[in-house]
Amino acid sequence: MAFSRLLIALVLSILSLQVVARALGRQPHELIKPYKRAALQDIVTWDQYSMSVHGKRIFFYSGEVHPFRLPVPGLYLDIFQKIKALGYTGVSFYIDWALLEGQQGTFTAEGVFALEPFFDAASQAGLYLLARPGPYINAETSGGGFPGWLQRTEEIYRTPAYVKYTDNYASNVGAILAKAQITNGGPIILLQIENEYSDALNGITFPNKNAGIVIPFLNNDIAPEGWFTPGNITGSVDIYGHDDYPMGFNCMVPSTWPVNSLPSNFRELHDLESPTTPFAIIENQGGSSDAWGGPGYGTCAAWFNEEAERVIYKNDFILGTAIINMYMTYGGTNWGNLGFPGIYTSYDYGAVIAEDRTIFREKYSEAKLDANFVMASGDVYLTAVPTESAVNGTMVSTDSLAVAPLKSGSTGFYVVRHSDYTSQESTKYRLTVPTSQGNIDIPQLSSTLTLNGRDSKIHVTDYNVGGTNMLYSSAEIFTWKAYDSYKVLILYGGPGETHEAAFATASNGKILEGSGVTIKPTSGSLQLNWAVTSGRKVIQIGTELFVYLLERYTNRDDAYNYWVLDLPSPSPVNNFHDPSNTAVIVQADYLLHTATIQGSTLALIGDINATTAIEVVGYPSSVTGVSFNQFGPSTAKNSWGVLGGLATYTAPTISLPVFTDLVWKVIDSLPEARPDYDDSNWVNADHTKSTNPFPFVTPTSLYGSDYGFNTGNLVYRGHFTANGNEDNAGTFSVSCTGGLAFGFSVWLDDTFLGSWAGDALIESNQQTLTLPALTAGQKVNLTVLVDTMGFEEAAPIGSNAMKTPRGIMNYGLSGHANTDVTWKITGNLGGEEYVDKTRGPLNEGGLYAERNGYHLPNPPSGPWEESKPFDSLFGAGVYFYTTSFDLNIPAGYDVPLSFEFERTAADASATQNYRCQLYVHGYQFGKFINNIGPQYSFPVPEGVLNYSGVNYIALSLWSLSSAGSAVESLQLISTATIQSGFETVALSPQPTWIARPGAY
Ligand code: IPT
Repeated sequence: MAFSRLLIALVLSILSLQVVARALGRQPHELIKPYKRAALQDIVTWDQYSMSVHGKRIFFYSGEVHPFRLPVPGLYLDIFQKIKALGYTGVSFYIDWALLEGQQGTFTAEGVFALEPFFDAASQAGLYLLARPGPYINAETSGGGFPGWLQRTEEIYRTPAYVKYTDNYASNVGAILAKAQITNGGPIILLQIENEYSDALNGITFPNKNAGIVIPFLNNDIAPEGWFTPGNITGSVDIYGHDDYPMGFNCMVPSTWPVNSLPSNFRELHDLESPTTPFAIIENQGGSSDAWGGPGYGTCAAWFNEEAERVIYKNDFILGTAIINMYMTYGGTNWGNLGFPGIYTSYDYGAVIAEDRTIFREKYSEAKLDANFVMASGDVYLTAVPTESAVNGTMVSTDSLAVAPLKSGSTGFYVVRHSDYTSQESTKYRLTVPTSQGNIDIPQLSSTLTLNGRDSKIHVTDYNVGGTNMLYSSAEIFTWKAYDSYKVLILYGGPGETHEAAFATASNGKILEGSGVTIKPTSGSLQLNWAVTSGRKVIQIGTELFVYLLERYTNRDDAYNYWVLDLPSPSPVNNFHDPSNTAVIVQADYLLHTATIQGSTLALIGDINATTAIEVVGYPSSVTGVSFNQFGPSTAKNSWGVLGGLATYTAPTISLPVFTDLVWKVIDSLPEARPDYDDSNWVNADHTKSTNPFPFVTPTSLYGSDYGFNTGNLVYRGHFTANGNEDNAGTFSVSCTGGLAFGFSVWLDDTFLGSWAGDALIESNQQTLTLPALTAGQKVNLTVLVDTMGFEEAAPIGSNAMKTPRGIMNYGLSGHANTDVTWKITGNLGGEEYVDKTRGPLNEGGLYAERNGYHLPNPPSGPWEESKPFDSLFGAGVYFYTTSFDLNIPAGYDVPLSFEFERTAADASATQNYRCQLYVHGYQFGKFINNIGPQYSFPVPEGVLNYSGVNYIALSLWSLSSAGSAVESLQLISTATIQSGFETVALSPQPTWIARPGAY
């Protein structure tokens, strides 16, 4: 099946390439042959096992982060340090073309859209980067990253004929990326071409090596289908990779995991498809996106939780994976209309780092345990190969469990999980595995091991702990490090489990802390057997090995509170992971950002949310003291040399504004529905032709993008002269398309005719609305306000979905031919020649207040009326509110803030349907739909908010019901109060309002 599909694709692609080559008189964009590219540089190399950087094998263990979903470059470092602290070595990022070439031919990547600050922060944190510039990215972005003007092109997307439209973007972004490659001293070591290009219509084309990209090219096949593998004559990449989302995207019921979803044949496919490249999972599930009306990200995080990580990530390791990227690791925000209609403002994704940048989710800590294990296992893991796939009942005493072995030299890794990975059973088992001392039946000193529910464990044999052979361990390895005169090994287990480890040593062991460990010297080894309890146990074996036996997670003594921090390496590696360099092991609490040695002090920078004892359990002998932020240095040591100190938490006084107490100013943002409104400056919607493949049926096209309006609210004005034939109870019927959860409202002069208030599952709707009495000869103005929710994505290859138009699709007016109505249209002021270059092409839509820039700081609201969004609106309409307040958050604290609407009885009964857009310093950071939800809380990052000074906010309130509406409640709340050693966060640019020439 896969083979025949490949064959067909091969034939198709050869045909299509020849056709294009002939048409252009040259090869289409150059197809890359790995054997040609391999010579381009020698810093990043690879073989069948792994990549190497500067000649050392490295696991590219990456978290996906989208710079465009956090428009505060001053916070990139915070996110990166939280990822580095997980033990990851890299970050993968998409670039959203739609935001950088909003106007065709004009590429701009400045201010919050500049990529260099992202690269600089990655270098500072020490994370290598995988660049994924598309041009097609998907990523739940409007158009999947395609700019709106691409709707007006005839060519089929992602096929050879369309490629010319990408040239400007490709050459500009290619040049930016080329400069930041590792070969030029930057952090970028890999580049993915296109996204899920799982077809051969085009050959993979972007960006070609003319842009100066010399690092390895990757692809991201939608599944292990074998597209563009090295040596494939349809064109190939250097390192073949694919997606893996075993849990799918339905997080409605947290406990419901899809059955039989764990991949079982990935390694076999890899060995067939791409045996010369490392096993690479370019997107490995880290959570899920959530749609309008969905369960919310708290539920998605509870569904793809720490248990899912344990089972799925360990199943990845057993494939011999050496390149992996967790999608998402920090999701961020779909601010400023950048999302596609299938999602709302938050892109939290239920990821390990929440949208407000906090790391309270248990899955963050679990991800740290998982990553550290493979990092600690170094080349031994990276050169290990699976010897067979998971087989139920082999090597274990029960068919309920499956064990998959991975071998590297004498070392064995045995991944145990329930045969049915969704099983919630608690299963007792014994494991029988080969070791250098023969087959051993584990445990020896007690009866059974236990696998509790949705869990998976990696048991090891003949595992080298810095020169001591650990013969086996049923407890899992968090990390180990060797220092000048001693070694530290940290093992952990789940609550209530019994574990056993044995070391091939003649030395004896003694308990330094804790109790309940049986230590038994036998011929050739020393066995430890213990029941996992809260509170650690520390065993010294011989003079130099210190073994910490921890519980995974119950209290602050457990594995979740241990951190392994790289110490800086000599140039050129610097802060990037150097597998041969040492690292410190520290027990702290909430987060450690960095560790450096200054003189003889280990200087830790970290975050705490409670007074915390800091213990440095592994450090080089040059260190005699430890400091934490402003505390210390402390030189206190315990009996076996652990360095300790106390980090004291002092609760700050945080005062936040009470919105109901502030003075708010208001302006009518729908003057169009007033009789005297003059729309003479508007664009005439008079195109009689459109290249859009969805043919329009109205006399002229009313598609927003045919007039350059690609984002947010669209407003139409329809003019006709009453002829007396409209009848009593005649109608105006109108159908609109805006994408899922969109809505629209219609007025005839100042009479409200009706609305479609939206539905999470409906993207187009028709309303037939009753006309008021009209007098023949009367000049009539219709106003139609349509909320658009972004463009559809453009997957799979060749799909026209992204061209699905937005706006009015059709209409009918009693007593009239459609040609009797002439139309005008507006969206954001200037359309693709958008005004606000700071906040980009998608941030503002077509509301009157937006066109005039009143959402920006310091609007000319002096003469406006005073009124609060909490006061009831009478009838349908759009009102625009602004206010300002001071924030004075004390320095040294990280206090994420969130704007919270309230879910009220009125929302539930949906008699008062309204839509709000929340602007903070002009950045649109929330689109709230009270009758759809599910997002009620809108985090806004420091940097968009000014934490020590004045803040301007604005709120549009569109009431879709004749009953009118008011915002029931809006509060600014803090979602954490972290005492932080992190540097001051620089403000993102916040240019203030100036009168806009030509604004209407
Ligand atoms: C994968 C896309 O590559 C990525 O851009 C994003 O959209 C992700 O899905 C879902 O969040 S496609 C994969 C589900 C086949």
